[in-house]
Amino acid sequence: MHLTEDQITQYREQGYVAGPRVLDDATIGRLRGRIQDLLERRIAFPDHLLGETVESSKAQGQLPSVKVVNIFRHDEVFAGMIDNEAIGSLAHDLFEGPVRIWEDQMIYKPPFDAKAILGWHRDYTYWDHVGPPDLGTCWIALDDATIDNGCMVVVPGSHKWDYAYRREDVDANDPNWPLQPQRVPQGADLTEIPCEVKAGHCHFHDCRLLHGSYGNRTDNPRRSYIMHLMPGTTRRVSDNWNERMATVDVPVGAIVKGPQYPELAAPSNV
Ligand SMILES: O=C(O)CCC(=O)C(=O)O
Repeated sequence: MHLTEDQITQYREQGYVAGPRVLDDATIGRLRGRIQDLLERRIAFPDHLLGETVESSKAQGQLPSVKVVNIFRHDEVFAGMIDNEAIGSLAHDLFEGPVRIWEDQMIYKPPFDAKAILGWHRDYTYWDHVGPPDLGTCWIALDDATIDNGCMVVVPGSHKWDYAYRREDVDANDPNWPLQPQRVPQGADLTEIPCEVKAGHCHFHDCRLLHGSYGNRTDNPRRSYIMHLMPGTTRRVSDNWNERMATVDVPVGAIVKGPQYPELAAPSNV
């Protein structure tokens, strides 16, 4: 399975692209079941990786809105995603091989939770201890992601802006902070585009692209599984600043590889 030339051009020019279906119904069902087990604490998972929980949903008697990081390093079901041949092949269309996984995430937005907003951000601001900044993400919908349930929104072309901010300066209470006029280049086009993705399909975005997502106004959860990917040329460029995204067993200056960073499946010829 491959991306077309047009899809690859769209990724390079706009910083994101919608991809094909990569999960069948059985796999979607298995991952949804595992998420339920994880959130209801039926399986052991290190607490510090259950990050950015929005407690408001819990107060309403629901499962909390949760972003879980590094699931594949702790759970055999999610670890199986590394061997997904379709994802491996598509990733090698966009990134120099061997493509490795840097980190993964599961995001669960509970039903009827308008507060489950993920503020505007660019991923590389949080990953700048590795580089160069040409990592990217394969975002996989486990439910149909729609405008109503808080699909991802992007600012096309923002990955090419001459633009940077320090994570220490971000006001976490203001989801629009990175888009404020004094921060973005003069005349920048801030038009936002929703990225609706059908369950089982994938979507790629560049690590410098501005993106985020709004709350879930529907009566179903919005679940996604997200693989942050490194080209084979990514190196550790400075010290770790965050335990959850620490580079493990990789000296500064070296390619980020090793058992913690498995290679995705090699490209297929079909
Ligand atoms: O799933 C979302 O709501 C946002 C995901 C995101 O920020 C990412 O994949 O980098």
